[in-house]
Amino acid sequence: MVYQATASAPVNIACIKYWGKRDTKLILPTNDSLSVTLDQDHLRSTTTSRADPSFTKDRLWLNGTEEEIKPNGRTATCIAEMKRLRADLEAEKPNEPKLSQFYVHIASKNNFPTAAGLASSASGFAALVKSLASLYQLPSTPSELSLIARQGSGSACRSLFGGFVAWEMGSSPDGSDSLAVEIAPREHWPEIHALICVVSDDKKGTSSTSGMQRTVETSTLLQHRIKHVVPERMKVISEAIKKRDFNTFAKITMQDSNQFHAVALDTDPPIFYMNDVSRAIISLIVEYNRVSVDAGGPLKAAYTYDAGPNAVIYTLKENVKEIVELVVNYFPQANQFKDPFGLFGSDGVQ
Ligand code: 2P0
Repeated sequence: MVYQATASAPVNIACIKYWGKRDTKLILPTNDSLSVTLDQDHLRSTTTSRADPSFTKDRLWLNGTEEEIKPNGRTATCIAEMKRLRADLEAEKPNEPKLSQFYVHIASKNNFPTAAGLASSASGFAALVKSLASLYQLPSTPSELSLIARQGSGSACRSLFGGFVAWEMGSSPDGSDSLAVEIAPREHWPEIHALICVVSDDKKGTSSTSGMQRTVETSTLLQHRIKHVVPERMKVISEAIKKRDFNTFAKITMQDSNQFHAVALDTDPPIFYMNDVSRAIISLIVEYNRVSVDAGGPLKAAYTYDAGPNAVIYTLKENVKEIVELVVNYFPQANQFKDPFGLFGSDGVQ
């Protein structure tokens, strides 16, 4: 008998950014966050898990290379938590095979560059937890699985859902209420699209994990953000998504990206994730929106940047072609432009 399952999970891109932990072991954040999960075949992790009585230890391969599973590390924690859920199920159903007692071999692949600021840990841990849930035939909901993916990497909890997803920070010290919930499914607002401009696919300088803890320890602006800014933004952007109000969605998304990078700058020593090209893309989008607003129209595009220089531009489908043409015109070497929605054929922008 072969016990094996494969699952995949996509990257998500935050509009309200997660930055800061109140508990580094359980990965409990200092604020709520909200993201859009990308829904096409680009930017996914696919993971296969197998349990077998002949295995002598848990093992993990990432993109074909074996990685050490550190005792008590994040991967070990996720595997242990999933085995615990399986053991609960076996206790209820004594005829089920005792998979919780077997070691597992896990192989995961990304179809995009790892650690390029494109949130590979988010899709990676979400796919790992999904594949183990499938292997173990667990009845868990995506929100329940998000509690475990969160302990692999905070942002991974949001990749358990498609569409528009909030990670509620929760208040319980054990993390039992720090989970992902769906704000709206993808189908609710199919016109919204994300364009990824890969400014650089180098590995980033300061990892999110260490960067955000330095921010928690040194930034006074972060305290203002988590108390006085994010709670209101979460309400306003959730409403905007429900009403399909792109103007408000875009305004909040850009403000929150700006504040996240301001908080990074307010860290001691300061952290710089954007570069000159990132800032030039901001100017281009600001100008593009200004032309629309001056003519009495709405905001047509929103930029957002994570812990790296790459731009994500949210827009409505009707504007995608125009924005791609603008970016390629001003950044002609933009041969790395990703087109996650396949609007320009399989080779990216033509
Ligand atoms: C986010 N980022 O909300 C924010 C915006 C980066 C900037 O989630 O330490 O890789 O594994 O929990 O999840 C990056 O943080 O950090 C992140 P850990 P993670 O998407």
